[in-house]
Amino acid sequence: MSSEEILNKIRDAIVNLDIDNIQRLCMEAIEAGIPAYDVVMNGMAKGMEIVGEKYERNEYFLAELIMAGEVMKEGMKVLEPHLKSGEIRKIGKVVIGTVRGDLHDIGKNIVATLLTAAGFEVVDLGVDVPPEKFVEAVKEHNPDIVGMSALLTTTMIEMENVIKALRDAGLRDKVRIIIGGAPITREFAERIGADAAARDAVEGVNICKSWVSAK
Ligand code: B12
Repeated sequence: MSSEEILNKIRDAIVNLDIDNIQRLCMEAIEAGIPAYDVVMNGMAKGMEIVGEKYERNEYFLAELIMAGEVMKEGMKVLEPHLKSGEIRKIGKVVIGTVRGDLHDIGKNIVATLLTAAGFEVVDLGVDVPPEKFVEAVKEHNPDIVGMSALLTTTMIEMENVIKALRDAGLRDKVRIIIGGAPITREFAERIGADAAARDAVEGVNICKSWVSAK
């Protein structure tokens, strides 16, 4: 089987909610020499995109979304050990979380995993994170970068609240801020005073890398 065929099978396993086979397929991909990074971005994440489209067309409902998330998590268990960076010296530190009111974490987890794989130390605050918790984490961990995720148009605004809270605490200029999630645009990032917006995890990691290498 070619790499492309294996990746397509992994994509389809996510779309078909095939929790029984996802780990075996991920293992096959690793054994075939496909980088774990590609399996996440060109296999599983592609599948999640299709699941999202099916939800939008009313072909899938909430139960399927939750199941697709579970299938993806099972696959990540196989891939994560292969993504971890072997470097001892970390290239920078990132505090990341999904903002208050928002429980979507699949995209954020991919970003956190790929940042770790790229050599960053990542402090993951989880989901539904209030502005105060971002502020506390910046005080405690002194990161180079703060990353925020929001998938709902109703929670995007929380990103601005986090930036305001960091500003009020005198911490805004100590960190770079990157935001992401399906509804996020560059214009929005500019408007709320974030430093960058990323369309996907790969772009996000590249932006973070460019920031720490320019230090
Ligand atoms: C899976 C899913 C869920 C799952 C979440 C499971 C989980 N553990 O995350 C569940 C079922 C729980 C869920 C719940 C809800 N959901 Co929902 N969900 C989705 C769905 C289908 C996919 C999201 C996803 O995981 N995508 C795959 C990942 C890989 O992509 P991603 O998140 O976009 O992340 C990538 C980039 O955006 C970027 N990125 C993301 N974050 C960050 C952060 C940084 C720092 C960087 C650099 C990059 C970055 O990198 C990632 C990887 O490349 C979307 C549809 C869609 N098309 O997005 C709806 C969607 C987001 N949900 C929606 C809704 C309405 C809801 C609910 C309100 C439904 C309800 N009636 O209860 C609840 C809200 C719960 C809450 N309070 O948060 C709407 C939002 C509409 C809107 N405009 O606000 C969407 C768009 C579906 C729709 N078309 O109606 N949902």
